[in-house]
Amino acid sequence: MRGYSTHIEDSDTQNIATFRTWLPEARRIVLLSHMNADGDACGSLLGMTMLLEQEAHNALSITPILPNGCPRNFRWLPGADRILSADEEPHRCRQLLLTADLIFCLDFGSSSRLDKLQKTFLRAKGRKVLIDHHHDPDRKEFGLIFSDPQISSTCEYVTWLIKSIYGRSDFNSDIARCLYTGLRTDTGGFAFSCSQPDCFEAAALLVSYDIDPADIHNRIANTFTLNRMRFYGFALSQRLQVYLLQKTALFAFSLDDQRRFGIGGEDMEGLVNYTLMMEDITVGALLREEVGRTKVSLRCKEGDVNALAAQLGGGGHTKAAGATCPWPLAKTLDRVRHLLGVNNLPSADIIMNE
Ligand SMILES: [Mn+2]
Repeated sequence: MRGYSTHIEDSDTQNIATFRTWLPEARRIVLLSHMNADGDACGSLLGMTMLLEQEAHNALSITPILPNGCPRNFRWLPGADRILSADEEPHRCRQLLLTADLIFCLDFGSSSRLDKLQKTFLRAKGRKVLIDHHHDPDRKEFGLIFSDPQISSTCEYVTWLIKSIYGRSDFNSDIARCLYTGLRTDTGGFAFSCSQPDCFEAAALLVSYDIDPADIHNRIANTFTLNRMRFYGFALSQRLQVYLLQKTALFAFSLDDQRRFGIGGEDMEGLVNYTLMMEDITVGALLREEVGRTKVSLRCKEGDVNALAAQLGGGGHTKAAGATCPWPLAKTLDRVRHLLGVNNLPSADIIMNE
């Protein structure tokens, strides 16, 4: 257990010493997180950006970059308007990456999650600091690695690092708001990945900086459009396949399904968790077709979906993982059903209707 007030792990103590020597030498700092950023990506990116503004005394520039920008539902985060999108300003983002002498990599363990920025990232000569909680980070891609898959979120990790390195005085309500957001979203509102007391200690610390958890909850969870509500109804009534004996449920959405309701990937954030709301279901999946590929999200109450995702070329966490498959929906669905052991089986609603 990593206790806030008790001890620091040995590997982190060494890393922190290195961090302390690297930071004053940095002139141009870039912070990166993964494409299709979630609350943890945006929260840790912005929390760390604000921390560096206080502590990187010799830096001429500190720039947060996301491969495809800050998603609409997190643009209320303090400082979100400063995030550059590599989709919108590819040349500027590439230049910043190539000229940076220090690059923070938050909430991803492999450059493949950087989408179009991957090649530039691999060419970039700056020192690379990883702060992350995914399984099996690609260690050769980073110079300094803070990685712990036991920790709830990258935001929790950043909270712990700030506290360890600079003490409580370096937090403020903007930083706390960003970090609390990632802590809250990566644990599904403190529902999973939060079995360590450290997670709640981090939340307690952040809440002490005058933030409003109810307001943050409303901004994260209670923002559905009518189209999205209608789509959820459609998803649950028309697109949920249930395999009771295999304790498995899955959604599969074609491009046509999405066009019909005028919704996209951001609107499906969290929908995969509905599979696990059924009492006996322990594994859930959501497949969403894009042009030329299909995204797969996997969740479980028991077992390990990270291993399943790895078989599809993806990864993530033990209880939540995903992959992007270079196939249309039908072929991806075939593969996923095979992996889940439900190929050639009728869904429960089909059995009930017979
Ligand atoms: Mn995360």
